[in-house]
Amino acid sequence: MAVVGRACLIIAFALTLYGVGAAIYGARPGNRRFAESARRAVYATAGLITAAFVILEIAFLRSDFSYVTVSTHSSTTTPFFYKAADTAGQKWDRMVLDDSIAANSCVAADFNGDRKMDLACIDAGAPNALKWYENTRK
Ligand SMILES: [Ca+2]
Repeated sequence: MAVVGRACLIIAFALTLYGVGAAIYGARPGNRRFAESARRAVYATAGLITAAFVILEIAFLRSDFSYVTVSTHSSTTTPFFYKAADTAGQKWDRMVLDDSIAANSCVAADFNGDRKMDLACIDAGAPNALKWYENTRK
């Protein structure tokens, strides 16, 4: 799929260059066919970029780390809805794990050795209980 996505972007880039040239040439009197061709190049470019975007989104949802963008902006411990929130990894949604404590000094680590990140937090209120949130995601 990465090859297909890359091909879509390369062809889209070539079509963009063609479209700009065809639009400039088509603006001259008597070259209406080139202006029409430039318009079609824009539609084709939009379709190719959309296809490349869909391929990248599928890679995010499948945690396919062969994609550089996925490997630098996602992880297997990232909840599903985080992945769909922002492909650039700049926007985050708040997720309440436990509203019964005032979580303080949280640490993420694999505490039970099952290769999935867990979370441990200390309650800021008395009696300063330590809570461990095991990641039970399959
Ligand atoms: Ca674990």
